[in-house]
Amino acid sequence: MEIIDPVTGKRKAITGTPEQLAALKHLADLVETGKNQEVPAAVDAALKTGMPPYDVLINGLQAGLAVVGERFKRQAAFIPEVLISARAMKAGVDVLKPLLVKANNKPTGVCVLGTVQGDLHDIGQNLVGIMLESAGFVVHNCGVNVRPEAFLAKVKEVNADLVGMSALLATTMMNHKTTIQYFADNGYRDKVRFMSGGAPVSPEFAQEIGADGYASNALAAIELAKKLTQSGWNGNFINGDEVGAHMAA
Ligand code: B1M
Repeated sequence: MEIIDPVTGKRKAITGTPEQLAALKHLADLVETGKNQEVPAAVDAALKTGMPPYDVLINGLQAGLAVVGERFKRQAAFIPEVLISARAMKAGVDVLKPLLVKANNKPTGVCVLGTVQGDLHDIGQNLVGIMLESAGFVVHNCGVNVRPEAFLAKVKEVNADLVGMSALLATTMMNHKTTIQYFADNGYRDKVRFMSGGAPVSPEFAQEIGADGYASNALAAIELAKKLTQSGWNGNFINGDEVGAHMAA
């Protein structure tokens, strides 16, 4: 079966038993058509076929949203339809979240996460937050439209090790740079490590603006966050996709 890869936007083949592929297709269709009330039961059914929760998330829920996203791009779908699909996807994420976030008594690190100023997209950064929690990080999610001042205030309040910045708009990704600069102007740049991500962000961009690392997806973000919080990190920029390539494939 083929789906639209939510990260690359290209079609990709996925494999599984006929039962698993049917469950994923049903889930993607429900998200695409915005049937949020039917999504939780369909997620349960997909899990019962033996698929890992992350596969249900990416190849079912996120694949359905990607179809609408592709239509939105061609102006064949409009904001209300996107929002309806996003709500359906959230209904499924709510079911998967406890399965993705395993109990972990020893925090790996403390991360302040947010979508930068001017940007209201939160689906991807929420997934990044859930996956970081699943890896043992304590995550303080500041939400959307987060001003540099708000990032810094939260970092000081919770004594964070990491700042995770997300942006989905080409116009707002520059606020990753603004945020890092604000920390520098206030003498705080060297107290935290910055992760930059979101669809328009590239590793080259992240490195150029002075971030410490980049990840294209939530799994790679875990690997990146782990590397950046290890005591042996040498200060060099890290592309989380290269660290976690074997996991995200
Ligand atoms: Co918007 N939107 N949107 N939108 N929207 C995009 C992003 C767009 C690509 C659609 C398009 O034209 N093709 C386009 C941006 C073009 C550009 O600048 N490059 C766009 C636009 C133009 C707009 C508006 C300007 C539309 C308008 O009003 N005319 C407007 C802007 C509002 C604003 O932010 N100020 C707008 C509004 C909206 C909605 C409110 C309707 C809704 C958001 C709802 C919400 O988030 N609660 C929405 C949506 C849903 C989308 C699309 C369809 C889907 C985004 C999404 O959630 N993807 C999107 C088109 C698309 O991407 N196909 C589009 C699923 C999500 C799981 O993936 O967020 O990429 P993503 O997250 C991934 C990775 O990027 C990565 O990991 C995540 C999980 O794997 N990642 C990180 C994300 N953050 C990370 C941080 C990290 C590491 C990895 O480290 C810290």
